[in-house]
Amino acid sequence: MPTITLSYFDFDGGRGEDSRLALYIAGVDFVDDRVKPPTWPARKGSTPFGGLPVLEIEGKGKLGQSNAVLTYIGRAYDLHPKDLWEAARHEAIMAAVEELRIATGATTSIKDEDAKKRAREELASGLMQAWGASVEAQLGDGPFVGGAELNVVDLKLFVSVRFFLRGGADYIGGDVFAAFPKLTGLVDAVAKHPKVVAYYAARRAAS
Ligand SMILES: N[C@@H](CCC(=O)N[C@@H](CS)C(=O)NCC(=O)O)C(=O)O
Repeated sequence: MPTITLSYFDFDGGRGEDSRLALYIAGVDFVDDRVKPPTWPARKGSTPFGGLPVLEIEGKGKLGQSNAVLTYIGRAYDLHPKDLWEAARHEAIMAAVEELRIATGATTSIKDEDAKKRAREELASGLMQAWGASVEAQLGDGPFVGGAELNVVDLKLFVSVRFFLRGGADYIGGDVFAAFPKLTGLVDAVAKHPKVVAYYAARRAAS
């Protein structure tokens, strides 16, 4: 079997956690390469696009860009729809998550605290409500995007939305997505998925 390595920073969020979860759920034996910030500058240039996550498969090479990595894992291990239209619908939601990350991430570098507060409050009442409504409209009877089956898109939504529900961004309340019960229900359903529960229990035991 070729060695499979997933490189990402060592915290349970961000753009790489969903891929780690997907590999764990699929039962893949992979090298969980948790990059320590001080070592990052020296490694940055060796990544395909200067960022993490990176999936490296022995004999193939390095794959960058979180959505490509996650979709590849989903396709390889049956955690992404085979139907082309349904797959594209999931990929559209994954792209929307990246748009949300970029919009909210842009406020992180605002130095002036009052300006940051204003920008984040504006996001919470504006763009994030529009984003939540768009995603909510994509969700059917649930609990997951594709119905009863968990797919990689659910893991991406879980990791990204959980960050805000936990109050991860100052000035954005943990109730920011309260108007979207299907979306928050999906996050809850992923958190309660037996393999996700097992993953975090194993992480806690290892730390
Ligand atoms: N579009 C890329 C963005 C990658 C990205 O910016 N990753 C962040 C971590 S979430 C990173 O590597 N930051 C460090 C850096 O850019 O030097 C993706 O989706 O993978």
